[in-house]
Amino acid sequence: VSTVPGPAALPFAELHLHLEGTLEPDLVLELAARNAVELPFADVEDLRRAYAFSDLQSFLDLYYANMAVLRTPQDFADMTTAYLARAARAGVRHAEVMIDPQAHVARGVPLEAVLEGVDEALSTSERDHGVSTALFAAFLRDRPESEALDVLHHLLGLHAPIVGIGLDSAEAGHPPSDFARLYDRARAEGLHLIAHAGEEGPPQYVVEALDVLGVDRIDHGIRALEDDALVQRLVDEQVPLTVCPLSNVALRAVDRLEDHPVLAMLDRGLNVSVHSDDPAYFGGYLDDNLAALTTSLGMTAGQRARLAENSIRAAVLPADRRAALL
Ligand code: ES4
Ligand code: ZN
Repeated sequence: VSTVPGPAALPFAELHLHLEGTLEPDLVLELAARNAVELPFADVEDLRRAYAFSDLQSFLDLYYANMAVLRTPQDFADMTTAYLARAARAGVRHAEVMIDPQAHVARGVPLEAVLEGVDEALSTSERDHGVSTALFAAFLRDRPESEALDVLHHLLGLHAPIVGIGLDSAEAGHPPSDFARLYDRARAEGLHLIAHAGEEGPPQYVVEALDVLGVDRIDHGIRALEDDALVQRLVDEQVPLTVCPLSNVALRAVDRLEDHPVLAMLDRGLNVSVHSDDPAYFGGYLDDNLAALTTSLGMTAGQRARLAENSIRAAVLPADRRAALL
């Protein structure tokens, strides 16, 4: 049975997705058993209860802990394939996904194993799921820039199948400007540049991501709304902002979905699109995020179509694939 959606479905690009954030509780337990990894959870219900967060750090603690079950190329391939199959059902036709290499290398998993498994799943995705793909390596901003530079150097030496780099993990106190050399190096290699900014960090971090790192897109960016001059700049320059509503509510950046600014941002002329971030942790995939916006914010068909088009336009796509999805 084909899972490739028919031509009637409105095509979306998923542009803000952490592969490690797609690790569903069932798969955590399956991989733990396969690899004889001891977890501090009795059963799947016990693990599910841990998926309640008070802020970004409380989520990151569980996110990094669960990665202990990822050991072999097969584990990374299984995680990635499960995501792609689910994303196809959500209406995703192109997925740009991040992986956190440092989180695995630091645990003794070789970079080669991570890349082998992820690439196996990504490279067969268009055929198997109708979802074209691109991979970004995201660097952990709460670790030193020197380590990120070492890992980027290693990735380049391996001819890793990455199209760009990102910046993620704990934002407060870790400004983009700390990673200027990393982004200079990546730019010199012709890589695309994205960074999380304005999720928990101040509007100034969005400015730094643009002016110091020279990013093509901002992941989140919702705190830019606190600075009117910055909002005007983001509108004028049409900087893509990859917004994740269920994530923002799960991590308490926004109190309730009814208060989420994404549709107001869209109507102010900002270049926003909607994505799922860490869907296994935050209550859903792209379709769940869109359904929540319809239910809680009364998203119209027109708004939904603009979100879809913005996502395709902000994607890293060959001209023929972009044209096919618009
Ligand atoms: C993340 Cl929601 C979020 N923010 C920052 N870093 C992350 N890594 C994975 N998910
Ligand atoms: Zn993210």
